[in-house]
Order: sequence, then C-alpha cells, then structure tokens
Amino acid sequence: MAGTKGEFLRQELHQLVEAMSPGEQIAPERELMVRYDVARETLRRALDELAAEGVIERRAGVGTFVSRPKLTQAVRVRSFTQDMAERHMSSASRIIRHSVAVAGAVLGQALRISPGDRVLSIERLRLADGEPMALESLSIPAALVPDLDIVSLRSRSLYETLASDYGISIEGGTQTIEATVADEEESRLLRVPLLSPALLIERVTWDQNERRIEFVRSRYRGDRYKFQVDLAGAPAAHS
Ligand code: 16G
Repeated sequence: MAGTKGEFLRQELHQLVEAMSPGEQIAPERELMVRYDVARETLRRALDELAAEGVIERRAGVGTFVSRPKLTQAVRVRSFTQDMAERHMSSASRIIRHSVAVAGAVLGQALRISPGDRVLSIERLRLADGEPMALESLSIPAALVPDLDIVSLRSRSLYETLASDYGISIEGGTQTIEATVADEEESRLLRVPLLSPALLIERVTWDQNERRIEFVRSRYRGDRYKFQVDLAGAPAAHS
C-alpha cells in the first residue's frame, strides 16, 4: 500500500539523515529513487514532510541539506560579539554604510534627544565564522561618541568600544521581535533567497546613567536563529 511504502521511506530517510552531519548535502532525488525503489512522487512527499519537520532544508537551485540547529539567542542585553564568543564562533562585521545626520522626530524620540541633534548611523553585516547572520542598522547620538573609529568596528565590538573608549556601559534595553522577509538587498547580503523568512528586531538600549544610547534595527536570518524568552512567574491572583 502507498501509505505503508511512504511510512517505510520516511523511516529510511530519517535514518539516512541521522547518520549524516548537519549541513551535509543529501543525495539527488534520482539517486534516492533508485536506492529506495520508489516513484518520484512518493519520494517528494516524504522529503516534503522531512522539510516541514525541519529535519532537512531545501535550497532552491542548490539541493537538499541536513538542517543545522538554529542558534538560540536568549533575549538579554548582549552584544553579537559576546554571543558568538560564548559559542566559540568568530565574529566579524562588514560595514555596509554609515552617515551622520540630524535625528528627526522618530529617532529623536526613541533616543530622547532633540530632533535637530545629530546621530551617527552605521549599518553592519554581522558574520559568525564567516557566515552572514544578521544585518544591523544602529543609530547613536553623535555627541556621545566623538571620533568613533568606524572602520575598527569591522573586527571590534561596539559595546566593548563604548565601554573602553567612552565609559558607556550598556545596562538595559527594550526590544521587539517580529516576522519579516528579506528584501533584495538583505537577501543578497545575508546570502539567502529573496523573501526568505527573517526576524526583525528593534532595540533601544540605555547605559548606567539611564541615557538612551542606541536604536538598532536588525534583520536576523530566520533559518539560522531562534530567540529564547524566559518567563518570570506571574504573582498568583488573589480572590
Ligand atoms: C547585538 C544587538 C545590537 C547591538 C550589537 C552590538 C540584538 C538583536 N542586537 O547584535 O543591538 O548593537 O549586539 O554588537 O541582539 P557588538 O558589540 O558585537 O558590535
């Protein structure tokens, strides 16, 4: 029966994937059809299910691969560099663009500065072990970071630079996380197909003196990231 054959095939494919390493490419469909003696349609259906379970991932025009576990990031005031160091991964950045301009109403309000104050904006592509993970656009009141060496941010952490060169320690923040898709530029830089799922994170941070320090808009790859939120117990309701 087709159902039984499909079930058997799924088990075989699960075993195949378990014996492989994360990120490894799976044999082409034609080869799998011969190996398991199944029709293309049966094979595709089984592969579709494995993809839906997140066991394998298809990359258009490239092939099918064993999924890599997503990087779980706890939601806390951490820098990208610290986060990668904890995972024993190297971090680096590509500076995509930077500018100094007046804040305007929206940024001014987010950073609690006047709309006419100047902000330094930097867009960085964040890389982990050389792989693009996120695109981050940050804005910081220019007056807080005179003579900031932007080029050094290719290999240096912003948070470390703020602490060591400006005495600014990021102590708190608030952030939102929502679903989005990668547009043309984002998909090119993040090396994912156009309109791939991504996580849009907006963060405002403050320092030890409760001064607003940065407003950051980040797009994290949806195929490589998940965020963990720890839930504090709610006080029991009194009747
Ligand atoms: C993280 C922060 C970002 C911050 C950056 C500093 C999220 C979503 N974003 O990527 O707001 O600007 O770290 O990183 O966690 P750095 O100190 O490594 O330059």
